[in-house]
Amino acid sequence: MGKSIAQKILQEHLIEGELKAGSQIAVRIDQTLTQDATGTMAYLQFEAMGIERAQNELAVSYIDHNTVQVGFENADDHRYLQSVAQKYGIVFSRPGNGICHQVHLERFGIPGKTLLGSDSHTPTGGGIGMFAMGAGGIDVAVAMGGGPFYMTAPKVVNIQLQSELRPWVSAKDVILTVLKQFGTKGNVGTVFEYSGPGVASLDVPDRATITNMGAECGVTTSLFPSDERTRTFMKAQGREEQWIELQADADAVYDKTITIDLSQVEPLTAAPHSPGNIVSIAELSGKPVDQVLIGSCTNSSYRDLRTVAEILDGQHVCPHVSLGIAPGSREVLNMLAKEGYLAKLIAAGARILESACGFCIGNHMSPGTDAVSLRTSNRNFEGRSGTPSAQLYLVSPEAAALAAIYGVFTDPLDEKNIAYPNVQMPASFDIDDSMFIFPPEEGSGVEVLRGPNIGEPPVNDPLPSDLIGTATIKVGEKITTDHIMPAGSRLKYRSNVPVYSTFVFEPVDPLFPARAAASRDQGLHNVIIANDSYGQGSSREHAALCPMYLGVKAVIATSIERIHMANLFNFGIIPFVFADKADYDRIDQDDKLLIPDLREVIQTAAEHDHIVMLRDETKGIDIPLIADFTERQIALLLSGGLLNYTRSLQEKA
Ligand code: MIC
Ligand code: SF4
Repeated sequence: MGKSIAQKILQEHLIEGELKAGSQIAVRIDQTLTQDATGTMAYLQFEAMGIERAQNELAVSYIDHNTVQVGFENADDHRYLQSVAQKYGIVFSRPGNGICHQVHLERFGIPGKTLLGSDSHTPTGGGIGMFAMGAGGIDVAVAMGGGPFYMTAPKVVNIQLQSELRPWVSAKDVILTVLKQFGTKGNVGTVFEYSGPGVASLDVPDRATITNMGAECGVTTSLFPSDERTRTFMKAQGREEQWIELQADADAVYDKTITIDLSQVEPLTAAPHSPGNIVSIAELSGKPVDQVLIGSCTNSSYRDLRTVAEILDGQHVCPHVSLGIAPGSREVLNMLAKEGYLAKLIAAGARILESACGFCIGNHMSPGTDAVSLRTSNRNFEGRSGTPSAQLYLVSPEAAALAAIYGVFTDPLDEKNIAYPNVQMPASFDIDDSMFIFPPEEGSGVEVLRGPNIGEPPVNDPLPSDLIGTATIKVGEKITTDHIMPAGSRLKYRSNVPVYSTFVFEPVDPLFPARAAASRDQGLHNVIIANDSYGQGSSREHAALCPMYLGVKAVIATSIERIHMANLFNFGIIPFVFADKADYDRIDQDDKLLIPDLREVIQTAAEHDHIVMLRDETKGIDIPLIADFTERQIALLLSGGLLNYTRSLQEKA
């Protein structure tokens, strides 16, 4: 039976389990990446595990999220991360070098390898044929220590691309087409694998735009083959010798196959407040725009920004629009500068932003009240920009550039005045690795530098013998990690859990932290009740870590997204799913909840069809919950999370 690319890579990296969709497997991780917002906690946990040096083929620590640096906290984190990298054998990418996913693709991505990153957009690496996944920081810390990554063997959906894109339509429109078809929920445990003749019409950076935003569908990862175009890209990056060919077998078996005719793809946008809310730009044509932001790990390659520069050449930004442009990497910025494209952007009136995440994570360039903001990034969740009332639309660089000039939504296919730039990939990129700091062979003498904002990672207690507590909060569907643990101006507290946890659920219910802390201090347990697709979005483990700190012992939801589910296990919070979806309506906030003999029932759930009974004492009813956990997941819960579990394994050893 023929194999897909996903099956080939996973088979080669399989350490435990059977490669059968839905079953638990453990895989070897070749490369890891972290970024500063999740990295500090990841390395604190790495240190707490007592590992002496990173054991995997390549570990890179990027600084790209918190580069605005209001106050001392972020600079202290950067200094900590730089010293830890030196000590433990990790490559350090200095602030200014660019966004982790863009830079990793340029300088380190290798077809056929596995990559685990503490950021949900790590699947960007699928554009170069890597099996690249996002995970919580502690999972990445374990992988750096040489441990395997535990995951569910995925289903593989084949997306066949036919024909070629029309001028003015680009890769962003392809992934928005995929999002229109698959939505943002219900794709957990799936890999999107692209194939077909249309693949050859896309360069690696275009492919990376597509795999990047597969994250918004909630898939494990997305993958492109590694072909001649991949070789050309790697050659242009001076790394041709690392190229290998990687194709699915002609008779590969997929769980599902769909076809997208690229010539029919139209310019699209994701309208507020979900990346899955897809509308054609033609429908919005003429709607006024206040802000345009171009950049992020989705659309900030050389091709994207040169295209924007050529569209803006000789034009001027509309007086009521603020245009910000953040090149994805120093390599991109440098090339734009040397070739004169940066001057065109400046002449047009663009505000040139640092090569970093910046606006995308909402820590600057927040739009005005009720403003319409067009962005080339990947998430438009409510409040993510830092302005709760802003209306965020996700678009291609082409659509963004036209909106900046005309001040209104403009269908790129209608553009008559400006010739389509049709930018080709350069034969060679301007390579300069001087903003990486490579670690010494031996780092044991290096002193780790910690600032006053950097605390110890909090330690959890083992799972209690009974669950006695309250439904401390009840939330609706599609609650994202931006709702649970806001970023933006709160980001600087990522290394300080006691402070950061005072913002848990801030956009939904700002009184939650005080309520939760009060019941924790009385020795009671907090429970979160949620509807479908709980924990969408970012990989930030703080969305589990901070609730853990506030005494949350269980989440009971209609469904829970993959990375967040793994983070809950890692921090000893039980992720229950309602056996009957209708029971979501029967529990109310503040209900008194009880699961007697919790440790025992979790361990023996398999003997009872994986069902655990929850007593709602306020209503006087019993509610069946699904507890279908692997042995390892049960062990994590009993120990109170991965840190305790890893330590206990080390003690035994
Ligand atoms: C995001 O895009 O939401 C982030 C910020 O990059 C997160 C990581 C984080 O919260 O630090 C992600 O996507 O995982
Ligand atoms: Fe950075 Fe935005 Fe990409 Fe997250 S989605 S890694 S914040 S650019």
